[in-house]
Order: sequence, then structure tokens, then C-alpha cells
Amino acid sequence: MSHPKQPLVYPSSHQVDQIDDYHGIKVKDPYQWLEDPDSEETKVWVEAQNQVTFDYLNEIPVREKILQRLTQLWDYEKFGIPFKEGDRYFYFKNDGLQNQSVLYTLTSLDAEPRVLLDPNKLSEDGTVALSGLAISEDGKLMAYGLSNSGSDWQEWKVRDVETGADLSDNLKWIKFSGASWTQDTQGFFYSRYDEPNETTQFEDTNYFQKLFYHRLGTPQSEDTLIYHRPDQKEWGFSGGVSEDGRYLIISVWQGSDPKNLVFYKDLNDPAAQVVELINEFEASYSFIDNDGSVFWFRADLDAPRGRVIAIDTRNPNRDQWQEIIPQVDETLEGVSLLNNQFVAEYLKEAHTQIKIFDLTGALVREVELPGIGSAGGFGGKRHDTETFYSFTSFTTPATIYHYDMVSGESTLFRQPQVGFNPADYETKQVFYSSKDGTQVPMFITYKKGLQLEGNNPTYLYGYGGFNVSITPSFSVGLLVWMEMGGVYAVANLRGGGEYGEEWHQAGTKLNKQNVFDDFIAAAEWLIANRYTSPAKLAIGGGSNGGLLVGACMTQRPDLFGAALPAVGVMDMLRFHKFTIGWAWTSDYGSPENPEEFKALYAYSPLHNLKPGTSYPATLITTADHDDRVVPAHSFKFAAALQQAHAGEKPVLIRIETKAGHGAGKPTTKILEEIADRWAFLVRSLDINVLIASSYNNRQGG
Ligand code: X98
Repeated sequence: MSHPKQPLVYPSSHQVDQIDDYHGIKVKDPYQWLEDPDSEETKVWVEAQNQVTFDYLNEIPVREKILQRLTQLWDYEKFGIPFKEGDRYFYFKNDGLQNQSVLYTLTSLDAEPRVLLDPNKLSEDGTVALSGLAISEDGKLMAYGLSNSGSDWQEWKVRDVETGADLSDNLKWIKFSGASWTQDTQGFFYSRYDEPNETTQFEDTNYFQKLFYHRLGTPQSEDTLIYHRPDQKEWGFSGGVSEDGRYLIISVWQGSDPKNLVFYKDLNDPAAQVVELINEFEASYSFIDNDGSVFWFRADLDAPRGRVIAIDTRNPNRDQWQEIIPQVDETLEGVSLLNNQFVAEYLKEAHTQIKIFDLTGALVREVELPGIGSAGGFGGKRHDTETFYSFTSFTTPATIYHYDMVSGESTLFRQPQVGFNPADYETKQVFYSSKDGTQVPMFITYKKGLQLEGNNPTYLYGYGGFNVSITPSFSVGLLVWMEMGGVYAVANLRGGGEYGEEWHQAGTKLNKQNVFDDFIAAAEWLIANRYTSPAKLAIGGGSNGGLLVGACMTQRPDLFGAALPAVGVMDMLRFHKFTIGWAWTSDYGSPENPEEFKALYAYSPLHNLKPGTSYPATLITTADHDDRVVPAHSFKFAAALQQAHAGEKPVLIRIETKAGHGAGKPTTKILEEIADRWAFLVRSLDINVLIASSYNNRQGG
């Protein structure tokens, strides 16, 4: 090894005698004091940990070179998918290194774009982000939500699209909500919580969401309460106005469970009550559109991979429902209605397939995509004949296409220019056997000419939960990893949505261990097939994926050289006590249920560290304003890991400031964080630093 070894001295984390009783089992929680982010002792601890971590990272010589190369490659124009309201187009664009993307508007596709909202002007350091947007149907007004320092809390305002001036409206304490305008542009529906305690707003639980209507020009205190359920603290409401303006469709959510209820209200009748169309949490129903009283849904009742059904609200009995597009082998992820046709987005072996059907469900055509990757977009109105979509893959930066619904022709609209040659890389998809024999797909991407001699630095990523599908996408960070000779592998673990609700369920509650088994089997496959070896293998994941990394490194410390758990759920006995954590019992089960407690306790990363074990080099990352997964999870895990760890490898925690779970993070912070991760891996996997130094001699790729 080329670097000098200095023994790391970790800050002390004192232990308290906290013992909790779960169904007769006594569980110690010696670092519970770290759950209070505002206490002086936590603040001192955070500062001391960051000191050790940044001292360590800043001394890695290649870190600066990695940051330079990342910055150089990141600096390209990034376009969002254009959309239309009234007779205007809107799109986001980032020049390259802007902290936040800028919203533009234009009157025709070849007209001069005008800046409508530049979030970079809202703060010096880019920590104010645009986190929600709803434009009125006439294209004249824009309701928009802002978030500070990465928090889920939003403040909504209204801007006049023509003049660019803000109106007087200002709405607070909004979370987990969009906005939906009434057709008269007089106001919009949105959901909010009661005003929280000022100091504990980033930790307190979020219950009793309420659905309101805000009328323009009036104070929030006068907003009309449309729906709430004082008897159902867990219910959340998402209100959307149908395209014909006639109905308010209310989706009722109970936590993160994909199952929902559907209520509606006739907006033409001021005296109309809310009607309960679907009143059992039995399946997932997403409203697509309606033809008068006939409502179309993407639903998974009796079809775990999804199908399209029609319900006539005049005759809503289940035996009268009609199947329009039946379930097939592929998973139906989403449906939109354009040109009077359904645009159906499917996942086939974790990559996108798009099919177009007429209103009777007859196939019109399949949209030919540029390759194996992820496509999304296809937004618009029922009678639009044009739309836009984006396509990305591991080697294709998000490219925007214009799509003609009549001719079926895709035309390139915006092609990003990134300083690398995609032909230098290749991706393959393999299927491997997990512990119980389940076949799990995995994408592997690397520089062509890779030698399979069992010693390539390899970064294995996974998520495995909440019905979330991990599909191919381009990332400059990963490109830099692969430029350094790294292999990038993504496993499509159970718990995700790749193969529909059954695949999701197979990785939840008492079956959650399947997810970890799938990830461990991915690592074993990469080793057995001579891509890498344990000493050269790093695992990473964020949020539920941070839990994945935490669980796998505690179960198989021998299998990995390094672990990067980001913003993870690490304490599976107390996750439900903070912010929206209770909502995840749909995937995790609850520690209050004896059987589920047993399963949780068996894998909870915080509770499965064994003193005297040599753990992989670990860089835990979190942020001070993460109110999705509170940083206490990472704090407690770091304290316990440093205590239990017997090896020489570093086990560090990096706590970002003025940042949250990830959404809206400014580019400068993203680049610094990736540079730290890769530098940490270069050092801990002992990657040949010369590879990274060769950037000096490159001309942009
Ligand atoms: C969430 O917790 C999603 C949070 N969330 C939302 C929105 N609505 C929600 C309703 C109920 C519960 C959670 C909700 O973001 C929402 C609605 C409209 C507009 C915008 C947002 N997720 C899980 C998560 O973050 C997994 C993916 C989404 N986790 C963190 C799970 C464990 C770790």
C-alpha cells in the first residue's frame, strides 16, 4: 500500500443505561441520546465526527483529482422533459454546474425561452430548491413549492407566468403534496399538516394530513377544508382535478403502502358530497382520465403486474367494472391518455417498453426506443397529438425526444454533450440465483476490455423496497468510477417493483431477509464469476438502500471491502417514531407486533453489530436536515459500529450541513460528496491511484 497507515482515533460516544422492553425482550439503546439533534452533546459529537472524517478524506491525494474530473464531466447542458399548458411550453434546464435547474417558458418550440423561475437566485449557496410545481390549465399562473436545506417541508407561492411577478399567496406546512388547479384558475387543491413545534419540526411524526382548497388572493387561514379524517390519523390525501374540470379525484393513502382508496367530488355541484368509490385498502388504483362518468384506472386488483380498468361511477359495482388492457408478463408502471389513446409504460426485465392502445384496449403500436434503458414522460392532454419523452441508459445521458402520436415518429429534441465516448463502455444483464433459487436480474457496466481476473474494484448498488424499480440511468459519478477501472453492478432485488406487486411483497415484513439474501447472492456471483474479490468489492445504497447496506455488512462482514450506507434506516425498532417513519410499516412491519418485531430485531443494522468483528471500511453519510430518514439512524449506527469494530479499516460518518434526504441538493454539495465517496473507495479498496491521475492528460474524455 502506498499510503501511510495512521491509527484513527474516533470521538467518544458515551453510553447510557437506556433499556427498552419489546414483548418481554430487553433491548439496550445506549446511544438514544443521539436522537436529539438539538442537544449540546449531539452537536459536539457531530462536529467531532465530521472533524475526523474530513481530516481523513482531505488527506487522500486523489480526492482533488476526482473532484476535478467529476466537475469537468458534469459541466454539460441538462434538459428536462418539456410540457405544455395553455399555449405555452415549459421546461427545466441546467447550464452545467448550476446548483439548481432553471424553469423556462416559451410560446412555441422555436421561440426564445424566457426564465420563469431561477431557484439559484433564492439563496447564495443553492440550498433553496423548487420542490413542487403546478401550472393552471390556461398556462397563466404557476403554483410552486420551495424547500429549504433539503427538508420535506414546503412553502407554496403563486407566480404570474406572463409578468413573472409573485402574487400575495403564501401557504405553509405543506408536505407530501402536489397542487391541482380548478379549471377557472381561481385556486387549487393541496394537502397540509397542522403547524408543528418550531424546534422539533424535523423529527416529530406527521399524522392527520388534511386536504384544502386555496382561493387566490385569500390568506391560508381562510382555505376551505375539503376532506380530513380525525378518526384516521394515518390517512393522507392527494387531490387532483380531472382534465374535464368536472371532478376532484381524491386518492387516499395509508403510509407507503401502494394500496389506496379513491373518493371523488363533483365540482359542478357546490352541494356535492365526497363519494367513496373505492373504500377498501385492497389494491392500487391510479386515476388516468375519464369520459363523463366513466373513470379509467391503472389498477392491480387481481393483476399484480397491473392492468387498465374502467369504472362507470353511475354503476360502480365491481361486477360491472370493465377490463380495457389486460395484465401481461411485463409490469405496467404508468398510463397516460394522449390523442385519445392510452400510452402504457411497461417494465420488461427492469427496462422500459412503451405500448400504445386505443380506447377499447386494442394495440396501436409499440414505441421503438433507442436501446435498452429507461424512458419516461409522455405527458399531455387527452387531445394532444404531440408529447415528449426522455431516454437514458447506463451510457446514455438523458436524451429528450419529441413524439408524434399520429405518425408514431420519435424525433431527437435535445441531445446532451458529455465528454466521454459511450462506445468505450458496455452493459450486460445477467440473471443469478438467490439463496432460495429465485432468479434475480443484475446490470453490470464497465469499460470494454475488462479482465475477469477476480480483482476489479466493483461497486454494487441496490435498493430493494417500497415497490421502487431500479432501471438503467446515466450518472456522471458512476462514469468517473468506471473511468478509474471500476465495475458498476445494480441488482434488481425483491422488494422493488420490477416484476409487480408479488415481487414487492416478497421483500417485505417477514420476507425482508430475501432482499438481503438477494444482495449477498449478487456479491457472491460477482466474486464467483471473477469480476472482483471481497477485498475489492464495495456496496452502496441510500435510504431503504442504506438499510440494505447496513444489514448486509453486519450479516457478511467478510464479503465486502467497503460499505457506503447513505441516509439509511438503521434502527429498525424505533424508525416509526420520527416524521413519516410510521408510514414504512407497510414494508417493514411494526416493532409493536411480536412476530414482526422478531424479524426486525434479527436484521436491524444497529442491533446486529458484534463486538470484536472486523467490519468493511465504512463511510456512513447523512445530513442535518434529513427529515425523511432522521440522521439519528446514522448517528447511532456510527457510534455502535465504532464501538464494535475490531479491524484497522476506517469506519467514518460524514454529516452534510444544510442538506436533507437528497432531493433538491445543490450541485456543489453533490460533487463534493461523490468525490469523498470515490476517494474513500480508492483508498480502502487500494485502487491503483495512477489510473485516476491520468485525468491530468485527458482532453475532456
Ligand atoms: C416515502 O416515505 C414517500 C414519502 N411520501 C411522499 C408523498 N406522499 C406520501 C404519502 C404517504 C406516505 C409517504 C409519502 O413523498 C408525496 C405525495 C405527493 C407528492 C409528493 C410526495 N417513501 C419511502 C421513503 O422515503 C420510500 C419511497 C418513498 N423511505 C425512506 C422508506 C424507508 C426509507
